[in-house]
Formats: sequence, C-alpha cells, structure tokens
Amino acid sequence: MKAILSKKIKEICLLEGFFKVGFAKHERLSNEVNHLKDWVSEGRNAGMGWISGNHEKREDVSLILNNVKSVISLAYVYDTPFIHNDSMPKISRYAWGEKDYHKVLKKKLKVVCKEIESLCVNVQTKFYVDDGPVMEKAWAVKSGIGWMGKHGNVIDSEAGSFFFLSEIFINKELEYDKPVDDLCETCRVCVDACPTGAIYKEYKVDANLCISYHTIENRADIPSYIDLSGWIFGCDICQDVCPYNKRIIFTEDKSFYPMMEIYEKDIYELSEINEEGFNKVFADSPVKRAKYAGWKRNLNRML
Ligand code: B12
Ligand code: SF4
Ligand code: SF4
Repeated sequence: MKAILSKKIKEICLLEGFFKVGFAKHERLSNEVNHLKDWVSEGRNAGMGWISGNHEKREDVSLILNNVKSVISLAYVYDTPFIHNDSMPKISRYAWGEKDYHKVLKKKLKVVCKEIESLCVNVQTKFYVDDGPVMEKAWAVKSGIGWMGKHGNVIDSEAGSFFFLSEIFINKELEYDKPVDDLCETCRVCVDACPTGAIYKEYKVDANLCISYHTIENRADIPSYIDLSGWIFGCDICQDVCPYNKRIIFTEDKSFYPMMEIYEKDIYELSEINEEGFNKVFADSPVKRAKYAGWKRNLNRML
C-alpha cells in the first residue's frame, strides 16, 4: 500500500510539471530551528521580523496538520534560456516573468492535493509555497530534492538551483527518500563572487548585506555601502556562478519567461514607467512586492 501510494503521488506531481518530488518522515526540526534562532538573535534577518514568529510551527509541523505522517517536497524549475544583459538593470530570473510563482504553484498544488486525496479514503493534505511557517530548504534536503549549497539555496546536481520549493503535509506513511550528498566540497565560487560579502560563512547568508533582501524586502533606504551591481529586484549572482547551474534544464512554463516590457530595457526606458504603468506591468508579478516606491528607489541607485 505504502509503495503504491508513494508511486502514485510521484506520478501525479510530475504530471503537474514538478521537476522533482521527494518524501521525508515527519520529525521535529529542532536543530534547524535552533540555527534559525541563532541567525535571528545575531540580527542576520535584517528587517524581516516575521521570521522570528511561529518557531513552534516551523519546528513541529503537526501544529499545522495534527495527524501529519510525512512531508512531500516538490521542486519546480523556473529557469529559461534567457540571460541577463550586464549593461541593463537586472531583475532576477524568478521574478522577470508575468506571473507570481506563489499563484502558479498554489494552483498546481491544489490540483495535486485533490488527486492525492482521491487515491484512498481518509487522506488529508495541506500545502505551502514560500509564505508559510515552514522550513522549506530543510524539508527539501531531508526529502532528497538536493543539498544545501554554500550560497544558501538547495541544489540538484542536474537542474542546479533555479527552482522553487513547495511542500505537502500528509497524514499517510510513504516510502521515504534519502538525503543526497553535499557536492559543494572544496568549491567556494559563490562565496567569493558575492559582491557584498553577504555569504559571511559557508552556508550562511546575512540578509543585512544581501542585494536580494534590500531590493525586495527592505522598505527603508538602502545603505550606500551596498553595491547593487546592476540588480533592481532580487539577485542571481551566487547562483549564476555555481558550476551546478549548467543551464541545460529549462521550464516550459511561459509564466516565467521574461516580460518583453522590461527585458533588456535600459535605465531610462524603465524610469519612464509611471505608477499606473508599474501597477499594470507587475499586476501578477513578484515585483509588485517592492511597490512603486521600492522600484523607484532601486532604479535611482542605477542613475
Ligand atoms: C527568508 C528568505 C530569504 C532571505 C534570507 C535568505 C536565506 N538564505 O535564508 C532573503 C530575502 C535574503 C532571501 C533571498 C533569496 N531567496 Co529566499 N527565502 C526565504 C524564506 C522565506 C525563508 C528561509 C529561511 O528560513 N532563512 C533563514 C535561515 C536561518 O535559514 P537557512 O538558510 O535555511 O539555514 C538553515 C541551514 O543553513 C541550517 N544551518 C545553518 N547553520 C547550520 C549549521 C549546522 C552545523 C547545520 C547542521 C545546519 C545549519 O539550518 C538553518 C535552518 O534550516 C524561504 C522560504 C521558506 N519558507 O523557507 C525562501 C527561499 C529560501 N528563497 C528562495 C529564493 C529563490 C531566493 C533568492 C534566490 C531570490 C533572488 N533571486 O533574489 C535569494 C537567494 C539569496 C541567498 N543567497 O540565499 C527559494 C530557494 C529555492 C532553492 N532552490 O533553494 C525559497 C525556498 C523560496 C521558495 N519557496 O522557493 N530569501
Ligand atoms: S543573492 Fe546576491 S547579494 Fe545575496 S548572497 Fe547571493 S550574490 Fe550575495
Ligand atoms: S558555487 Fe560551489 S560552493 Fe557555491 S553552491 Fe555552487 S558548488 Fe556549492
């Protein structure tokens, strides 16, 4: 029964377009939450106060689904064959498309969960993408999706790290996957390439120094010592330089292909977008998180 259910679930997820699916037994994430608490107590979360709440749920997902037995981790590739032009302001790959991944993936996960729940009686599921109190990278590592790279993102040896993570909690036992080996070994390319020194220690990122944090999450002024290196929303540098991002596996999902209104546009063309235009172009995009004020602030740093 366990084997059949596990096989069926993987088939359903892959059919819905997920690149990789893995299963982990439910357990408390005590070590991981302790690392998170240390990270927060050192102030490495910068202005992201929300991450210091809900530690109990992050540690014990049975507070989310009380009879949870397993965690299903899913990876969805967002990379496309497009590249950044270094002489233009850059928006990171995950955000330059028309759609917000939260919406795209939640729609898919709804379909997946409905199908899983129809496989046998009394199946209960609960899914998350990014914005819940869930330690997504920790579950992905436990489920064998990939290893935690020194740049702080989960890597698969074939697809690299340009994929989103999501999870489904389920009240059934499954055939569990094993974590994969950490293949970073002696490499430090990402650590050395980060222009702001945000990867302050291998596997650890300080949001106070991270371009991604400042261009997306920071609502205040960006300190003058943070060189945005041409990024106006997010930052892909530490992933672009990683030898595992061979860029041979691309999504077929057109939601993540760059919007032509913003792709390869120079600073003057982008500065012409007024608030109304911004709200229209980015209506369904993650970029709207920065709001028009944040967008202008980021652009002004390029002038
Ligand atoms: C907060 C957050 C950020 C912050 C902090 C970044 C970070 N590295 O955590 C900021 C705003 C900077 C950020 C940026 C980005 N993010 Co982000 N982010 C998150 C979020 C919401 C929470 C992550 C978190 O808990 N961080 C806190 C730290 C403490 O956790 P941690 O790095 O996981 O640390 C763990 C391990 O390192 C371990 N650990 C630490 N020390 C030690 C020591 C020992 C001995 C051991 C054993 C373990 C250990 O324990 C910790 C807890 O698990 C997740 C979604 C989620 N709900 O999980 C997305 C998420 C991690 N982000 C994602 C993405 C895509 C990005 C960006 C690439 C976006 C971009 N292009 O700009 C950048 C990448 C920056 C980078 N180099 O990490 C993806 C990553 C996908 C993947 N393949 O891994 C996620 C999973 C969202 C998603 N659903 O897809 N992000
Ligand atoms: S996202 Fe950019 S700033 Fe942040 S750690 Fe990676 S290279 Fe450094
Ligand atoms: S660049 Fe090297 S050290 Fe960094 S994540 Fe990739 S393999 Fe690991």
